[in-house]
Amino acid sequence: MITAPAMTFREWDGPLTSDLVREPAKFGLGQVPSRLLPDATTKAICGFCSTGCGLKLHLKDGEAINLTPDPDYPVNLGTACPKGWEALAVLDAPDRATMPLLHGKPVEWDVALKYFCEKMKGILDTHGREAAAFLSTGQIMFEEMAFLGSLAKFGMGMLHGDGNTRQCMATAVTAYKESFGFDAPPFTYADFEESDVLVFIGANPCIAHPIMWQRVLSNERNPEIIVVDPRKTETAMAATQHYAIKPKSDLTLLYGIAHLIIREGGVNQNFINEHTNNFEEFAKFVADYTPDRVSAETGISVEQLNKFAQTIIKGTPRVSFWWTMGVNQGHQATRTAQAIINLALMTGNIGKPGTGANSITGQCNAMGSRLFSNTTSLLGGHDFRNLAHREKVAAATGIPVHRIPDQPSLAYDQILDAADSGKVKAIWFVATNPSHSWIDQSRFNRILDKLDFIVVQDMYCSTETAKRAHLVLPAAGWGEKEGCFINSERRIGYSPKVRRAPGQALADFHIFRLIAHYWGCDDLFRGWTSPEAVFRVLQRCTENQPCDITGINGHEMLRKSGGVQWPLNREQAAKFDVSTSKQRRLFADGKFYTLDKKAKFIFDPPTEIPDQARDEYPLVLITGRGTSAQWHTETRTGKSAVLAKMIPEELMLDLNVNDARHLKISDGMSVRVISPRAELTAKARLTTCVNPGEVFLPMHDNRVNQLTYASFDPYSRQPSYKHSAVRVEKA
Ligand SMILES: Nc1nc2c(c(=O)[nH]1)N[C@H]1C(S)=C(S)[C@@H](COP(=O)(O)OP(=O)(O)OC[C@H]3O[C@@H](n4cnc5c(=O)[nH]c(N)nc54)[C@H](O)[C@@H]3O)O[C@H]1N2
Ligand SMILES: Nc1nc2c(c(=O)[nH]1)N[C@H]1C(S)=C(S)[C@@H](COP(=O)(O)OP(=O)(O)OC[C@H]3O[C@@H](n4cnc5c(=O)[nH]c(N)nc54)[C@H](O)[C@@H]3O)O[C@H]1N2
Ligand code: SF4
Ligand SMILES: [Mo]
Repeated sequence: MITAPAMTFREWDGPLTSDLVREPAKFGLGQVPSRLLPDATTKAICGFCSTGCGLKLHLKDGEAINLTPDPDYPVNLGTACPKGWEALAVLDAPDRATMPLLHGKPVEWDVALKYFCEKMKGILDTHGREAAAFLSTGQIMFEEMAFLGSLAKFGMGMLHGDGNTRQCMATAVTAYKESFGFDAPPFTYADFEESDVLVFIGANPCIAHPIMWQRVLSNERNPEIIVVDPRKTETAMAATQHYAIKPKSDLTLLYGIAHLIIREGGVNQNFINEHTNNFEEFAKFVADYTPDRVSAETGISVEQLNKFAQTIIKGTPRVSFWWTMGVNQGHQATRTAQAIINLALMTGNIGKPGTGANSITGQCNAMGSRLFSNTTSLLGGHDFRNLAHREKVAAATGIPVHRIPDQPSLAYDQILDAADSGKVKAIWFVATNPSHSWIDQSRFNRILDKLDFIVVQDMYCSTETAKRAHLVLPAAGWGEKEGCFINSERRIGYSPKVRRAPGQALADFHIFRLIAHYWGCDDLFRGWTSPEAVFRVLQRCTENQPCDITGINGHEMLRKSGGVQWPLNREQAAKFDVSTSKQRRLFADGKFYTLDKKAKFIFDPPTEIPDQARDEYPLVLITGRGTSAQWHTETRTGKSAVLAKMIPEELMLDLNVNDARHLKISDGMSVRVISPRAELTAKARLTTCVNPGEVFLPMHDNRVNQLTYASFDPYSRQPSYKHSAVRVEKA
């Protein structure tokens, strides 16, 4: 295996996350003015990643002027990463959208909203309800998401709406639904501390979820930490075992590990018999995945495969499996996620401390969007196609049942295809910047150019997508509005308004209320007067669902309790005090959400990688998160002077030293990265942290997705961002 000294990394990227977390002041983070009184603070949830850290906001004259991590919050226990520390700073940027912009010119809200309604109505009336769509986000409060999804579908009559969670979580959603009967990540963060073995597959928490990684570091059981990642990431360096597999060979690897666990008698036959279906077929299927074959296809030696399998067998009953985008973004992503779930099921590593098949979410409210965005599933994890579900949601929301569509929306890429063919003529983007973040960007932007009407609702008027919009609606950001997020461990947390939004920017919630009014459908949403009122509506929607939250006594209970994990129905609420029992996991009783309460082994043979390396394009481009100080398309984090010091000044291409030698490229040299679709210039960083034949670019540069090849998982329709064939040349 290729290894690199940790020093190499330190020279590249500056401080490691743990240093930042331990000594933030050293890096210019979080100088709290001493004059602030303790009673002049309020509590919030960070609005960047899905860790969902608690922050204390220090107020002066009613406005937050600084923040510190909340020592009492059960998630982060007094720590925060650089983005969290800088959450307030990015609100003051000069490119905040402060007025609606119509064709680039500032206009009053009245003009903007009349135009919005006239244009959208014209398109829907003339071309039918499939002619306009919305694309939303995992980054606004879920009361807002629910309002958007309900307004667009029930009020305005749109049929299609999806969100950036398709780029991110769709695979985990599909995998869980099929295997467990409901989209239900089972874990609680205490599992990081209570495992004897942690297996991270396609996840780099040191960079992407630094505070979750802090929880791993607090594990006192001296755990084995296995990382499966083609790159030797910061997380891989900190692990006890790193398997640098060939990109996108995870499915074969995981079948090979299942084969070995069966061969070595490591299965929990009791658990399998009582709580699962389809194991016999699965065992027959993986019989073909012999160590020799798996080794040849994954690049992991037979010895290493044995060690991997033995570590799981020995670590049982406290093995937890964690996965993120290295799995979810792939051409066979759903089956890969299910191959992870299968390992947890066959060893009985689920429902107990330190176990689980655990998908880590990405955005602060990715989980909220899975339950409440009204896109793929009907409010509260329901099915649009099921009449009983539609009637239940109609009763809970007061929306007449005939207004609820009887089919789910098209997926993101299908909406774009429909726009390409002229069927979709208008798209309303809310809190997402796909002109930078969508796969095969040039095609995306070409499709945008065909649309009759593009609306972008964003905090900033300068985003790549906003620049292409006919109408920009200025939105308040995190801290400038209130509502709830749901983090990776299903914890619902409340975040308050502690700042005035600049100029005429409005909370997304109020923008939706105004649109309902101008559209003339405000009667439908008469009770939806505040985020809290919508929270109550959504609680009713969850009744008797696996995500039942009818036992939460409104925002006030969330504020007081340190967040509440779903489910919490009325019975559970009466039984125990959430402010003292802060950690809960699912499936402790071995009962899943399928009809017969059993989980299902699901598998398929691996399929061919769509964009394979070849003569003209001999390298595989992997993309992902660059540093803990950068957030996606950098509309927010790009505005902080403190964070700017923590990131490389130029776009860096990680290139293996052997490839560099063949290409006669030296460290720091300017290089062209070329795919059949586009090329860009970057600075070469020679390393052994990527294998020969592979290169890495961070997704934060707005040119990177010009290179990516658009392929999708067939079940989840999630884009496969991490495998595109490219060539590298001297610039
Ligand atoms: N600082 C920061 N933190 C973030 C974000 C951010 O933009 N910046 N974004 C948030 C969001 S929305 C998300 S979804 C998460 C993402 O969090 P992660 O998924 O942890 O981050 P990525 O870097 O996208 O991908 C993880 C790893 O997958 C590896 N990988 C690539 N191909 C393969 C493969 O075929 N197999 C395997 N096993 N691994 C592979 C990559 O090398 C990479 O190290 O981060 C969240 N946190
Ligand atoms: N090549 C490559 N591409 C990727 C990935 C990858 O790994 N590789 N990862 C994918 C993943 S996992 C994700 S999640 C996506 C993320 O892709 P995007 O969602 O496009 O990225 P963000 O930069 O987070 O965009 C969020 C937008 O919402 C705005 N915003 C923030 N808060 C608010 C608010 O409260 N209200 C409103 N109205 N606007 C707000 C921000 O200013 C920003 O413009 O990128 C995907 N793209
Ligand atoms: S780890 Fe995530 S939630 Fe916590 S402070 Fe950092 S960005 Fe915010
Ligand atoms: Mo994401």
